[in-house]
Amino acid sequence: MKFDVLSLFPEMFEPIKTSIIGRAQEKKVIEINLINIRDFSKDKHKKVDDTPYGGGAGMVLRPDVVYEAYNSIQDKDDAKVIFLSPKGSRLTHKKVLELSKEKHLILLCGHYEGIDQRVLDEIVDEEISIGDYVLTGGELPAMVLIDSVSRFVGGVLGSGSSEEESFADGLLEYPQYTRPDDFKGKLVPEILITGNHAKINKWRRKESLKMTYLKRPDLLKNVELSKEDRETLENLKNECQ
Ligand code: 4GY
Repeated sequence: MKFDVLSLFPEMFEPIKTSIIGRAQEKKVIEINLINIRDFSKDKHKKVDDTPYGGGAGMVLRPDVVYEAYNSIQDKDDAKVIFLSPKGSRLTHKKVLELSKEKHLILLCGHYEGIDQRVLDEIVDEEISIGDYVLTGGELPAMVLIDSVSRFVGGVLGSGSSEEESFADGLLEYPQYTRPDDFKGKLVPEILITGNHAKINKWRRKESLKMTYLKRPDLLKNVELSKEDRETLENLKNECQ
């Protein structure tokens, strides 16, 4: 999977050179290309923005400069162009999975008051938001998208990891424990030490259901529940009364 990122601040992308996403780039299972929009300014002072027509505060990115930066990308005909903005549709687990099937994503990051609407209409396929708050730029959202999507690209994680975690089955994850088995007098749940994997899996399913019921009951309406799951939830409801 190839990501081309159009940004005025490519130096903000240092964090995704480390850890799992860094290693995935070394292994060439993903490729992240940073393109500095400023390199495409034709102005002698490298100016990329101007005051908004109609007045108002702040500066707006010029459409011609953004377009030239986009145009510099090779083999973009099959790429999906995404603009990160609070006006977009929400980035969810479902959207992340869908995007992980793409071969080539182009991520456009705005800054200041925004980008001239005409170039957005010309090049953007999808507008995506990571949440209902306003940031100073699209760089952090682009990194959130790259990180979450890359987890579902083959070869990025160890086998099994991405499917087992939260939202794969719509439930929150069960709690995890490691050594020491006594931490400040708090013991690891005994069942996990027995080595009985059938019982451990049952316990984990129950803990996932409990966690979801207590913290995010809204998620339960989209989960496929077995007869046993429904009994577990009934018992939880009665215990909480
Ligand atoms: N929330 N989700 C978000 C954002 C900043 C001015 C357009 C968000 O995705 N992006 O807050 N972006 C703005 C800054 C230009 C993007």
